[in-house]
Amino acid sequence: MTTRKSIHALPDHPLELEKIRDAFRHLMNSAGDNGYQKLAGIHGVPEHLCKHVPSDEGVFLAWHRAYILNFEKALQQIDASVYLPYWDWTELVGVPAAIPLACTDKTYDAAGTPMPNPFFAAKIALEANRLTTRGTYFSPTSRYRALQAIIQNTLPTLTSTSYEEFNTRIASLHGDVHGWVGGDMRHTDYAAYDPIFWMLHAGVDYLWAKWAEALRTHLSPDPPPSILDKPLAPFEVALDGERRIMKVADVLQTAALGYTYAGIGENPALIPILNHHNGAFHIENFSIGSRKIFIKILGLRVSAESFFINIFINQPDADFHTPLEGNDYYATSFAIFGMGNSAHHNLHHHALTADIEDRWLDISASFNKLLATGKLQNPDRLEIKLVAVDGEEKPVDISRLPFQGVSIETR
Ligand SMILES: [Cu+2]
Repeated sequence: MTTRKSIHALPDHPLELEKIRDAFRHLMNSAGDNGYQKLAGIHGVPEHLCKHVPSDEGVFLAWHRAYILNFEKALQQIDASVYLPYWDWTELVGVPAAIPLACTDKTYDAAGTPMPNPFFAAKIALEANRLTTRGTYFSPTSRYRALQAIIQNTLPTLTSTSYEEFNTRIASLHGDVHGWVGGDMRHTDYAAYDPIFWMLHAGVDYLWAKWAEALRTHLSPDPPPSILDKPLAPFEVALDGERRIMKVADVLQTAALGYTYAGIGENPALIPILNHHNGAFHIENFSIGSRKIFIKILGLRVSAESFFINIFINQPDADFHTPLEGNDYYATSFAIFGMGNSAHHNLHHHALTADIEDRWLDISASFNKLLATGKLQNPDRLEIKLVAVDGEEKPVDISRLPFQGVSIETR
């Protein structure tokens, strides 16, 4: 089983990083069907086989999963120990690293010899071996700010409640990242020649896997039957000794394809709470270790109305009447401070993204107290219940609250 790690984690694992760069460099020097030029050429020029929204028939995610898996297998033919790192662009790491650092170094140390960094640029053989380029439109701080805006648009996407919705929304947002990187990444024809393409698409694939795992506890993340048989040409599978073109149904489980992601499966992170109008959700197999636990309120919008929300841990029947005093299952509270009529004014005078924010609520102390006093019969099942009242202190349905989702984060 291959475990793909974050590109942001690789500078902490210099030997692993060097091996992956070596494998990329060899792939770039390989000709034939498993060479970099052939693999990159599947997407845009010259083969033009990629599937993108809006005309992708719902297979953007599935097609690109098959595509990068095929690429990773070519890397593993060079060195079986390597994997394709993923770039989750929502994991923002400082100004210079807005583009992952491992992709911006011009050279790297290959067994003591400085070599061109194969994550920085690649040749395009069809264009007289010119090197791929990236955009120069942004200053580093503007680049950082623009990525923050894209992140704010991406997080609410993770609360999509169907495959088709997630496929369409994440496709547009990953397109924003293509445009943000700039240069050849801005054009479908040449994007796949830039080595960062593979990590960006591994990031899309990672977000798909993470989203699907979180949704699965409530709803099916699988595509509808009408999509399952759609072909993912030119990629093939061998089944019962017979080779055939892969289809969507073949790529729904990463484990069945032989890979997984570091982090996924530990604590499913995102809960599409708006479908759960009673405000309760739970996480099975929850583990905390020594880390802190946060409830993250995603995509909070400017609101005319005010609300007050109480949060309970492992008290799923908590409601409007549940006392807070003397109740160890009560964790924390937060308010949405309504803007009244000035909400309208505010919406007009700020950029849209400035009107959306995330709130972090630390519930570690309450959780640890419950744990220490033996009040959690089943500590690996974390149940969260949100109970909300409006400005008149009347109970309100969670679906009326002006945010897009709730996640659990451990740090
Ligand atoms: Cu793409």
